[in-house]
Formats: sequence, C-alpha cells, structure tokens
Amino acid sequence: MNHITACLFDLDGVLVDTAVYHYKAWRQTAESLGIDFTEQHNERLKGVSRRRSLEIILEIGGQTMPQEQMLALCEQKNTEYLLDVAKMTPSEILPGVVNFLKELKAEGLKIALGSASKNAQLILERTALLPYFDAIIDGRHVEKGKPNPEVFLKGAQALGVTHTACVVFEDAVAGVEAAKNAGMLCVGVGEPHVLHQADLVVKDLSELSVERLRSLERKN
Ligand code: B16
Ligand code: MG
Repeated sequence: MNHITACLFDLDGVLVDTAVYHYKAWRQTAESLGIDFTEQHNERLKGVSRRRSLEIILEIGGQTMPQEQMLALCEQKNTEYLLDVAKMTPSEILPGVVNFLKELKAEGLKIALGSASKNAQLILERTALLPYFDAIIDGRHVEKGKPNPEVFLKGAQALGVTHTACVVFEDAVAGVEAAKNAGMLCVGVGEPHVLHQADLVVKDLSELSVERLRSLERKN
C-alpha cells in the first residue's frame, strides 16, 4: 500500500444528508403514479442515480413506462428536490466534516468529491464546502454508477494520483464496493454490519483524524 496522499468523499450521507429531501420529492412522484413509497423503500435509493431511483420506484409499484415519460418524471422530481436544496445552509453539514477537511488541507492531502448526484456542486456551494475541494467528479461526469469504480478512478486521475494513494469515504454499500473495485482503501460511514467490506467503519467524520488514516495505511 502506498502512502495516502488523497481523500475521495461521497457527498450524500457523508458530508451532508439530503435523503429526506430526495424522499419528499420521490414520494410526490410515486403518489402521482398511485405507488405507496415508504421511508424503508427510500433506503434502496441511497447512492443510486436519479434514473435508477425511478426504475426502483416503478419496480416497487409493478409498473413500466416509456423512456420519455421517465425522463419527464426525473425532471419533475429534480425541480421539487432543488426547492429544498436552495434553502440549504452550512448548518446541514454533518458532524466532524469541517474539522476533518481542515486537518487534511493543513497536512497537504488532496481532496476530491466522488458523488452520484448531478446536483453535487450546487450542494457544496450552498453549504460553503466547495473551497475545500481540489476536484469534483459527480453524476455529470460518469457513465457507470457505483459499484462501478469509474467515479473514484476519475477522482484519482483528476487529482493526479494513483489509486493506491487514495482513501474513499462512503455511506452506501454500492459506494464501498466501488471503492474496493477501484483498489482503494475505504472508510465506511454508518453501521459496521452493513458496510462490512470497508477497511474501517465510523459513525461520522468526527471519529477521524490524519493520524487514524496513517494507522489504517500501516495495517494494509
Ligand atoms: P441527483 P451520493 C446520491 O448522492 C444520493 O445518495 C442518491 O440518493 C441520489 O439518487 C443520487 O445522488 C443522484 O442525485 O438526483 O441529485 O443527481 O450519495 O452519491 O453523493
Ligand atoms: Mg452517499
């Protein structure tokens, strides 16, 4: 294992949590189709692209529809979702995030975003997190969703580092798989029994420090 010089962060569930806004907007879409979409169903959408999210909702309702209508519904959902994103402030940043990003910067580590969201840049702007990032790879730049490693490999490339110099921070099972498929170290943010493929699992970023990353590097 190389010396860690770069950190790749997932956005939703790691730096901020907009799952409740996604849920509100998707529930409206589902209701308009007569589909009962519960909070438990919403768990299946975490880390998944907008398009795939709609496919899952249709699967839940046992429905199919033409591509054009799917595109229109994705647009409509996104318009609703953006009404809530527009109201976001730095108060919605998850615990420990700002301190950890500041420490990484101070220690000279590079920082990139690796998110499925096409709204990632806007969310980073609303929460004042954008200045910490050296590169942003998001839903606008990738063709294959997680667990495909594309988003993290492109992140490493944008930072000019090799995959073995990267550690990924992820809250979704598909995201942890994407990191491992990229041959990178992965810190899971959430429950150890769910994110068991990660090299280390924390509740939130307040449990992390550069020293903890160094000890992870020594173990691998
Ligand atoms: P958008 P992440 C993901 O963000 C969310 O977890 C997921 O629920 C959402 O469907 C996806 O972004 C696409 O978002 O509709 O804004 O393009 O966890 O990869 O940062
Ligand atoms: Mg996530």
